[in-house]
Amino acid sequence: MGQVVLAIAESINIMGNRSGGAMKARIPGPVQEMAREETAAGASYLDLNIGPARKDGTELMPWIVETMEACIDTPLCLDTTNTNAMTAGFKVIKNKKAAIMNSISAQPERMEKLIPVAAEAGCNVIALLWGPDGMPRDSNERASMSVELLMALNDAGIPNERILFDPIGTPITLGSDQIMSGLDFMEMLKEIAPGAGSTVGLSNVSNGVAEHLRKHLDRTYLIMLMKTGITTAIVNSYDKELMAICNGQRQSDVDMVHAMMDGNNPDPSTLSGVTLEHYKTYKALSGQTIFSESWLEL
Ligand code: THG
Repeated sequence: MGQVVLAIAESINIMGNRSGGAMKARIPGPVQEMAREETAAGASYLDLNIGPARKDGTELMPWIVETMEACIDTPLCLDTTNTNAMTAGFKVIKNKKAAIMNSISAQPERMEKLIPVAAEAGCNVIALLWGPDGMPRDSNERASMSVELLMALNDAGIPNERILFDPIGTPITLGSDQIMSGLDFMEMLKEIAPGAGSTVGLSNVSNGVAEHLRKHLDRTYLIMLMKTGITTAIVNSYDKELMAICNGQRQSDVDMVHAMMDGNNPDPSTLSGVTLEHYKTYKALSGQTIFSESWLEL
């Protein structure tokens, strides 16, 4: 078995087909069934994404947390931009120390409200590299944002080992330069925050791409992130091939893509199947071929 990435399963969310209606109507069955499926698929954490939940977040987050803890022991990842809902979720959660707060961004009011809640809970925290002006533009802006978050978290007594930095994956439709600068930052992070973990919402990379093609981008992007030592990823746990990569079961494909990142170029006529897909997708994600929705057919 090769390098392992802990999977944070993304499918329980307020926008989802199966989970959204159940969450709004407070029907436990469908979301509990999904929690068992995501756990059986190998998820290490279940992301519970209630969105901004402006109206009822302080009631919805505790409901989904209690609904989950009534049926599985898998650690939870509480995902909302509503700081009151986050606080309410951590008030009721039983398995606090294993849980993840998703997320604290580099916005002063979110840091002020949530850092004390995370410190008190003793939970893990996703430090999201999103600032007062939005998305960082390059690896240097990511670096300064990560230092700011790191100092504030450490000052509150939260050690590096409890922090997962999220550089925010950018869509391939914005160009490969943005993707590669996210990877550059991941290399810098080892010196900025020794011992800290990391995470990326993989599906960000395929945002705006035709549905049936998205999984190929998400899978190869994960392999690229593995070269930088990524420790967790926010994934669709229903994609078995993606979960096999997370579980260290595709080492020869991982080795090939990592060799390509080091400048080696295998002969594509010797490749087939999923391996050839990784080859072509890496070429597109790294900007060596121009991305279009026919990249797999070339
Ligand atoms: N970083 C961090 N947290 C995050 C993200 C991130 N949380 C939200 C998001 N990005 C990750 N979560 C999702 C959840 C669902 C989907 C994508 C990302 C998604 N769902 C499909 C839908 O709703 O149409 C359904 C997929 C399916 O068929 O199951 O695409 O970047 N820290």
